[in-house]
Amino acid sequence: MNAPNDLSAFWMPFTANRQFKAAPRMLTSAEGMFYRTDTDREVLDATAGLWCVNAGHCRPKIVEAVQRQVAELDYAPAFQMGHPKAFELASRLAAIAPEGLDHVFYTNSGSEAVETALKIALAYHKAKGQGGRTRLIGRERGYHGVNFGGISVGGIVNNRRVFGPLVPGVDHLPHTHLPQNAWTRGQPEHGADLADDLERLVALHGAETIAAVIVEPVAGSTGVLLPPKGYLERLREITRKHGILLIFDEVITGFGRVGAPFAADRFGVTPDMITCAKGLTNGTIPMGAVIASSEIHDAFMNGPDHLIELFHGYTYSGTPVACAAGLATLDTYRDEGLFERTQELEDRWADMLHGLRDCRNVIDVRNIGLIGAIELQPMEGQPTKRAFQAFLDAFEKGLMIRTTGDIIAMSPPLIIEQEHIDRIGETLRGVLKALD
Ligand code: PXG
Repeated sequence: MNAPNDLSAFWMPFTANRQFKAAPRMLTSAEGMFYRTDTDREVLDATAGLWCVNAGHCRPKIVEAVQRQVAELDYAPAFQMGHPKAFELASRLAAIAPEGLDHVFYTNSGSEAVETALKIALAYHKAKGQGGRTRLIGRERGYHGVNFGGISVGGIVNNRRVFGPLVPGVDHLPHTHLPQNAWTRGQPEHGADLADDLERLVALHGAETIAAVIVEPVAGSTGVLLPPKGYLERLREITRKHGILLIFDEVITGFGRVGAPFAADRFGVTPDMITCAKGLTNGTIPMGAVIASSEIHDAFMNGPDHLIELFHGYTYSGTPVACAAGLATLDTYRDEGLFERTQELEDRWADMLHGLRDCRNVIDVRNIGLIGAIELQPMEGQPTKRAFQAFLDAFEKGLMIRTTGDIIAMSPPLIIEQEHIDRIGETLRGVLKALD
């Protein structure tokens, strides 16, 4: 039995539970760029929560929209019924999505968006009479959430290896992280040819067996890996040539993170489907979505019209409160010009990050949009320990960062000001100096 109010009952996700419970880090409120802790300390949020609070914390318009909605229509069945805001938000999303991506399927998370996109890809080929296309291709070091489809196409070893045989018929492209690209600002020069590995997989398996390729345009979770110049274009060319669908997992890169609505816009490459979540509701209410092309959507719209076209969906697909949060979030991004703001800040953000290259143990710095990574030399025989120490020390010094392996990853709210950028730089310099 647990004592009431002790910390043991909550089995925390992706957390060193014993370490946390011995020395808890409790957040109790937030506003704008800052969290407050239970000891009334202010912590500068350099990660937008978990890459999701793009407009900053507790923005009044979003808070009010959620409060109003929950009092007006708390829940509406998602199957065979509708409510106006679900349609309005879908139209707004289609309007900011790349040309041709016009149809929105709602989920509650990025993980569910990934499962949904993979299932749509398989069902699409079946609907087109190409049911032999069942193979899915992901990429090494890819993160596509934690459900079975996502970890199967994903390439983060710790997320896969204790979970059994996973989904069959999956293969992986090589990741795009090359040592000769170290210290690059923005997209690296070398590595476009890594996309040609897809031709090898096509030759190996046969194009007629491959349904889809899924990649993050910028790999986030694994520690910020940028697409080499020309790489995504090449992937698009090869997938199109072989009738393979291309899915961009934009759970992190969507909603202004790279200075455009989606990374697809930033890189000028349009996939067949985009998965998104996080910034869709500014992190307030769980929500994800798949934005699919008309070509895909329309392939399902046949047969007798009283029949369900796609046997998929969630109790909470497009709940009123999530849609209200999404609409108010999109209003906030638009009214405050936050995607453009990210473009304007990108260089100054990069200057701060690359200014830390001379610090001890730093072996690479990478950036794009308002994303940054500082890679540390791992401690001999104790990988991840040095970065974890940096995380703990930064928190003590009033700065929230994320670490993955020995990489510090940052993704501040898009409302960040120069003074915050300076403060992040100064605090990190102190943290890196004090590291073993
Ligand atoms: N795809 C991508 C590209 C993601 O980054 C997911 C899918 C899954 O989303 P959900 O909503 O199911 O968590 C993600 C999530 C980190 C971090 O610190 C990254 C994520 C989640 C939590 C922490 O890198 N990415």
